[in-house]
Amino acid sequence: MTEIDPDRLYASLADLGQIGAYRDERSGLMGVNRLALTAADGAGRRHVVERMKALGLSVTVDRIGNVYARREGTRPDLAPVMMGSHIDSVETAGRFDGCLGVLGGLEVIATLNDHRIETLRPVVVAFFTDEEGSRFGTDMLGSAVATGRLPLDAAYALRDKHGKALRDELAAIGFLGDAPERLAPPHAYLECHIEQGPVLASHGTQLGVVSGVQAISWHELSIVGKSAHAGTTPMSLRADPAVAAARIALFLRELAVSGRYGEGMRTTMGSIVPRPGLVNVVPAEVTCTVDLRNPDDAQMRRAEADVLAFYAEVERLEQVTVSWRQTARTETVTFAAAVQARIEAAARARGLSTERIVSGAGHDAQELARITQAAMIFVPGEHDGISHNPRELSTREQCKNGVSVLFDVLVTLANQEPAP
Ligand code: HGY
Ligand code: MN
Ligand code: MN
Repeated sequence: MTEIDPDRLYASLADLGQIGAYRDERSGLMGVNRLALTAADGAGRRHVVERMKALGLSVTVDRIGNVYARREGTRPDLAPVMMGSHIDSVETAGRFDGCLGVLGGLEVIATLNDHRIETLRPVVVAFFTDEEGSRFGTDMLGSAVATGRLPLDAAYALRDKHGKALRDELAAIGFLGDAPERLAPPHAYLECHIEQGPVLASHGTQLGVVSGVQAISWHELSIVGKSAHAGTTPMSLRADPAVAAARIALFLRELAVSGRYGEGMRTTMGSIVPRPGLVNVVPAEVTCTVDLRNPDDAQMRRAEADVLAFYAEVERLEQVTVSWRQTARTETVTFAAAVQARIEAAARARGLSTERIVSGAGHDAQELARITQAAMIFVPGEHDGISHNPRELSTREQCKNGVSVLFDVLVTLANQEPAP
């Protein structure tokens, strides 16, 4: 069995984790902030592109800033096998989310090079633009454009909370490429990613074979009330958007724990911003976000309908105006059964325990599944698998296991002859 170099892999994760690093005041830990299309994201991108070129890969940047690095096969005419993920991060990230899939892909390439292994098919390592969606409001942006779910112009028109346009920000970091943004379907797509949750570690399972991704629905709300003096305004004369937001947050919690939408329903109000946000002023407006997740599409649609009905109810109860817009919406996705089986077999051959798991988080692989056979390998994490947090941590061994199986499955798929 060919072995990857786990020290080189782990060191590459640490190196990239230095870019956009910050010290988290609360924990004292080093976190990562490489919000999409910021200078830090640009620096991270350039760092990874340099590594791609050092490995002899030919690098292409497309019109939405997706980066593809290609290693030629003995049959350049055949569709490549692709490995990838993202290197943009939320503002309070660790160094593994997304990066393991990209740097793990580069470790696979380095191992192929070390052992002078040729493959029939070309192999491509990719990173996609703005997977997180936390700056421009919609997740898996680059891979959604590449696979046709999101038109390029709609992506270009997105603006962040400061009004900065995505296209301008892409140009500002030097990644407004000129390659066509629609991706020719690869032969297969593989993504190694941290689980970002407690399931694998709590079961003592070494690797997750991801069966699919749950449905995701994001709303951005603007709740407008009547700004007023906190001391002189009687309660009966108030139209308080902060109270309206609180009612919605409590409604979301009850909706999730009620069991009426299945056991997997999850709801989050991650951002609540009052304006003017002063201690002695009833806010004029509150903007907030709603994140709904459910592993069942029908249950998700029922939950969404009830959430919208509650927005109207809150308008009546609090005399406010609730306007909302859908900023992200993806249905459940099932990954390719044949590739899942290959992941399972490769893990078993290495003596690694596995279990099937549905992804709670969204991933680029769910977009690639629209155009090719896609699958994911999950790696467990420490500290209950916490993620989107500086405490995010997967060990050298856990990363080694994931990328070793990534290597094995990649080589098998990259040597698959075209169907007769
Ligand atoms: O929000 C998600 O599920 C992913 O981290 N973008
Ligand atoms: Mn991710
Ligand atoms: Mn993430």
